[in-house]
Order: sequence, then structure tokens, then C-alpha cells
Amino acid sequence: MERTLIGKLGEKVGQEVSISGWVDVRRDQGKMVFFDLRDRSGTVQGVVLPNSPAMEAAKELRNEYVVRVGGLVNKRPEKNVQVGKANGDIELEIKAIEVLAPAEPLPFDLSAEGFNLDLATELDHRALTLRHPRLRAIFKVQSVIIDSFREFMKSQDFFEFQAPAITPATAEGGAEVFKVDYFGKSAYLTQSPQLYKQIVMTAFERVFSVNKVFRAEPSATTRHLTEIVSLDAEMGFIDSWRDVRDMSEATVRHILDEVGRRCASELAFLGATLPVMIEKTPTLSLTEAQEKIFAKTGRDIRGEKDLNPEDERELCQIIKEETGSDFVYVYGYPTRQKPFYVYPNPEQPEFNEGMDLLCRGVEWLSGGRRVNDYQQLLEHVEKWQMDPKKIEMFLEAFRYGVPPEGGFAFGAERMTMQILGLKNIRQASMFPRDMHRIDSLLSGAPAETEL
Ligand code: AMO
Repeated sequence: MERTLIGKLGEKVGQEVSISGWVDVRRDQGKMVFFDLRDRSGTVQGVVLPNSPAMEAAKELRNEYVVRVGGLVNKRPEKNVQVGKANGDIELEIKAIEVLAPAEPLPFDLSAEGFNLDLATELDHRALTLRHPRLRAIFKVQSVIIDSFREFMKSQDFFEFQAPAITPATAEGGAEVFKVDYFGKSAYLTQSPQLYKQIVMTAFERVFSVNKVFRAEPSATTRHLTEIVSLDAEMGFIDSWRDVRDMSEATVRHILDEVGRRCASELAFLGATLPVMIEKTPTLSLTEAQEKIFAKTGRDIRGEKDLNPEDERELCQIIKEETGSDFVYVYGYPTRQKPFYVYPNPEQPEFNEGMDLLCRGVEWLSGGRRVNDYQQLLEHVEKWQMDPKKIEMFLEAFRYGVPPEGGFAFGAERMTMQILGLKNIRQASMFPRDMHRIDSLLSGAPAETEL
């Protein structure tokens, strides 16, 4: 008999069906055995009655056995209906069971209610914990974030390209880069598709990419990973960095709308509320942000080159209280604080036209206007003490006419973590990498890596 998906069983009341999936939970009650059965479309309760021909086979089933089950879809009696639960009004009377694959006894309780692992154990057993509804919900939300980023970019006429992972130079500067032994020569794992998205922009005008990027973050924090999914965009013919801000705001707004629309049950299950994006997200210069924090808390960070995590948390709190917005843009960082490609403000060249978007106390996104004048780029390359030979491919594009341009990028994991209110970014990465972990803990790593 053809397989019916569990999510479609409601349409088959009174009919014999065949379903395939996993044993989610087994419950023995007197002479009857109950199973929750699970496939990609949902779960359903099945019952094996005492005189059922399936009783013999039912005896050997444990959680996570893979089975093909034949039976009759029955309406549940009124008193047994579970209101609001998918398939809560039906039950499968099981008449035949075929084991497709057995499962060893589980090392922990994987049931929806009983699952209660510390993060390190959850990560050590990702191969199993991924099956839990909480984890599946998190990664469903993440896939909608990435999908809706793509959809929005395409709707705005951005062209998708694939950026290389192996690069001859570091785009973002700093020491946070993995060196690769490349046939005896040195190369790097890409920190960002930055230079490539700028090159590709010169051919296609509006471009985006969904790429793995690598950061050799030497510390273990709750918001840093060494491998992330970077959602990048770059656009030509802007008048100022504010056009980039507006495009990034519209992108985030679309993503939030789509997550709200397509993940309502996941958000409810995870107890998450979407961050509030008001009509126009508050936008402050770094100096204004520092003044605000000083005025509100008395903590004087005026003149600092950047906001630290505490400043970011406080600024978000202040903005939330003042405007109701969970988001705030901060622009105008000291020019030398940011990478060489960021455009200095012509009126105040010591500050640049770079920006960050913060939400719920954490940076989600960076971007801004770029230097598009070749001579100015060369000056920056010299000032930032970079080797022009290593970025010759990038420089070549800028010798041949590049319009005023800018772009932005955000990390899919940060966004997932902050939308869902997760405490640790590792929960928002299916196979997180940090300085202590590649699948399992690296030798010599401290046992406690939950920071
Ligand atoms: P930046 O370095 O700020 O900017 O990175 C952009 C966004 O990527 C995320 N992110 C991280 N998430 C988790 N762990 C990390 N180690 C990590 N590093 C970065 C954050 C951050 O806001 N080329 C510029 C972007 C641009 O100007 O277009 C860049 O890479 O969400």
C-alpha cells in the first residue's frame, strides 16, 4: 500500500493506511500498547489492541525504531480529543508492524517532555539530539531565515553568486583568520566574501551570497563561533550609507515577517516572541550612542573607539524604553577602527560611513558605504599596511569604473539565537565549531565549554 504522510492522516478517517516513520514514544497500558509515531510531517498516536495481529511485533519496539505500520484511522472519542494538537482528534489502530531498522537503547530521554540535557551533552550527541522537536524547531526557523533572505534579495533584483572559501589575503584584517597550508604556500580560509562581493557587484550591480565564513575567534563566548553562515549583500549606485541601511532594514523586516508567518508553531513551541521593528529603526552615531549611555547610566564611555558588549546591551535597553524598538543602528565609527574598504565621512574623515545593527543587546549586522575611488583605495591599502599584490584581483576591478556602493552582512546564527532568545549561539548552529570543539571536544579543551 502507498505510504501516507502522518500529517495527512486527518483526511483518511475510516480508511486503512500505511505509514512509515520512527517510534517517538512507547507507552504500555495494561494489555494495550500505545505509540507516538513520527515522520517529517508530524506525529500521531497509534494503539495496538490486545487481540491485534501486530501485538507480537509491538512487543519488541523501542523508541527510535524505524517502522512501516498498517492500520485504520479512527476518530478519537470526544473525551480523548487533544484540542489544539495536530492529529489530536484521531488515532491509528495498528494492525501490522514491519521493522525497517532497529535502534539501540537511547543514552538519554529524547521525548518531548523528558529531554533535559546540559549543552555540552546536547552537542556531543548532536546526531541524536537533532531529532528532538526543540532542535528541529530551531533549525526550521534558521532555514526560513536563510530562505527569506534569499527571496528578498531576489525580489530586489540582487544576483546570487558563490564566493570562494580559500583566499590569498584577509579581508577584515586582524588576527582572527585560519591559515591554510596550501601546497607549501600560505592561504586563508575566508573571513568574509567582502572583497569578492565588491568585485562581483562591479559586474552585476546588486549581488548577494550565502556563504560559510571562518573566524579564528581565540576566546569562547556565548556569541562567537569559528564557522558561521554569512548572509551578504552589496549594491551599486547608492547616494549614501543610508541607502544601505534602508535596504538592510527592509531585508530584516521581511525575514521577521516570514519567520512570523511560516514558523508560528515553532515560535510558540519555543516560547519565542519576534523582536519589534518599528516603522523607522532608531539610528544614532557612535558619539550619540555614547552620550546616551552616559546620560542614562553615568558610565562614561565617550571617546571609546567601539561599543563593548555591556554598552550594546545598555544601548538596546535604552532604545527599547524610549521607542519600543528592539533594533538600533549605530554608525560613524573611527575610521581606523574598521577595515580599509569602509568609506570615511568626507566632512569628518576621522569617522567612517560604516554601521552596525544591534538587536536585543547583540550585533546582528555590519555594513556601510565602501571606498570606490581607486586612488583613495590605494591610500587606504598603504595606511592599513596591506600588501597590494595579495588583493590585486580586487584592485583591478576598481581601476575600471566603480559606482558609489555599499553593502552589509549578518550572521545566520546570531539572528537565529536572538530571534529565539537562545542563551548560547551554539544552540543556533547545527554543528557548531569553536576553539574547543569540532563535533566533539578537542583534546586538552576544558570540559566546560558553555561560556
Ligand atoms: P562583521 O565582521 O561584523 O562584518 O560580520 C558580520 C556579521 O557576522 C556575524 N559574525 C559572527 N557570528 C558569530 N560568530 C562570529 N565569530 C562572528 N563574526 C561575525 C555577526 C556580524 O554582525 N565584511 C563585513 C560585512 C560588510 O561590511 O558587508 C563583515 O564581515 O552577525
